[in-house]
Amino acid sequence: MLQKFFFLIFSLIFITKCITIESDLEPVGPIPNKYQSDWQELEYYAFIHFNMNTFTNKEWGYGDEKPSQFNPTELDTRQWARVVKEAGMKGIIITAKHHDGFCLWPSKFTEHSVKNSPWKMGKGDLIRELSQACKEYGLKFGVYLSPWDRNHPSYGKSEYITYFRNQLRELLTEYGEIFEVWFDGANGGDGFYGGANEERRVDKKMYYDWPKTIELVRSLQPQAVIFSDAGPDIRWVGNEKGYANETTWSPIYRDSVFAGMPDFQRFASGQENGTHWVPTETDVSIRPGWYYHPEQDDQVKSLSKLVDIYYNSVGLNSSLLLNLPVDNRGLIHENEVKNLKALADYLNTTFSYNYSKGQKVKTSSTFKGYENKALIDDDKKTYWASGVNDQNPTIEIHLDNPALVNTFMIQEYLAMGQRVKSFYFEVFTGGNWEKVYEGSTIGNKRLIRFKTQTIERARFTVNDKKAQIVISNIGLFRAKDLDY
Ligand code: FUL
Repeated sequence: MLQKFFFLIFSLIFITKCITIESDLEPVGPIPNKYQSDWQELEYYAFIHFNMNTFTNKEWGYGDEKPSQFNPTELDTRQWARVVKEAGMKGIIITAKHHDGFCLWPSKFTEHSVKNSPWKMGKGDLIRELSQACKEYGLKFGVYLSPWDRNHPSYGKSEYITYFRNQLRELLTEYGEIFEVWFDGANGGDGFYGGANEERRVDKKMYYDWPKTIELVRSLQPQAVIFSDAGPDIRWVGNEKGYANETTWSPIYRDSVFAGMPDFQRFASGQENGTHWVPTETDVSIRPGWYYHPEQDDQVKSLSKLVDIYYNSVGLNSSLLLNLPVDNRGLIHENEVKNLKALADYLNTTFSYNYSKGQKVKTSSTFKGYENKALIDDDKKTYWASGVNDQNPTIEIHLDNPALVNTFMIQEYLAMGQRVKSFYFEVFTGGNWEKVYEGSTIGNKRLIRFKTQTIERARFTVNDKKAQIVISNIGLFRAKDLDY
């Protein structure tokens, strides 16, 4: 009798436990924090390389340049902001100080800045002007501060770290809200160093004492995300060509973090079971150089190249940080303006009409209340989840009228973690299913291009996953055909 009683109790406990597990959708692995989520929404924003190199026609200044050489004649940060806004970009990150050490703001801690230049007779503050222009145009504002300083006499000694942090403090306290702080991995080597003209190597991991610097950013601008080769908040995509990896996990095993990590390539694709959420950012210049060189005026990337970069960065779970080398007048060059506008028109036309909107969507399973109508409601906060036992979840779109399309978009709901490991995509045309694409990860957004054709249905199938899948949005689009 007693045995029966205990059996009943144990069975009840077991059943209740199973029910509790079933009733909750829990995140899998690390997930983005609030600031990383906000950042992820931006997707496309501008880098501006404009500094001493613009006037010396160099990529890396040695550090012996004279402030008198910095002399833009038509500098107009409102033109930059307008062009960036019209391009559909969401913010600007400016090279406040590059490796040569020249500062675009009148720093209290050095004479090597705009305050000793002819620009506005030394009264100008480019960081202030740009931060205000960004505000006026509703753009986010971010700063690049080079850890390497080829001008500073103390570079390599501990005094320099105090100087570096003082500069950071100025930038983070005097110019309003900062959305991103960018720490370049290139540092240490030969330079002017106050006249020493020598080679100075540093231990990139230890010298900067990164944890303290990160703490400083957190205390002054808690919402700012910090970029370096391995995070802490955003990591480098691993190349400067504009292409993220086909497999891009946002999680990584972030054991240590510092700019200039020699083994950053192990983070390029991310790691399926990584312990920290550190998504990629794809930085690429619209011209061959990061800085303006008149001889590159006819080498501004074409519309088709820019579209390809967009699909391979934003469409591969990354964000696109597209660099605009402001010219030596102090303006974004006409050739850039033209191609940026062409890209904006192209993207607007493509994504303004979602052919899956209002259509019938069938899924192979549905978990609890997470219904598939969320897939086409254009809301990233609502989502569909597949059933716990569905090994190969599918999403099928039935179009009321056959449509000419060539692009499929799908987004995971990131607050539940990144889950899809591999998938394929098919279209139903002329009475047959045709597999048109196979891929691996999804993450924030996956854009799939396939041959332009009239289709009646489209089907997305998961091959492999970490857990039941959680998808916020899908879309079918028609992009204008271009030559790649
Ligand atoms: C690199 C730098 O050395 C280049 O000059 C440029 O600023 C690029 C964005 O990062 O590491």
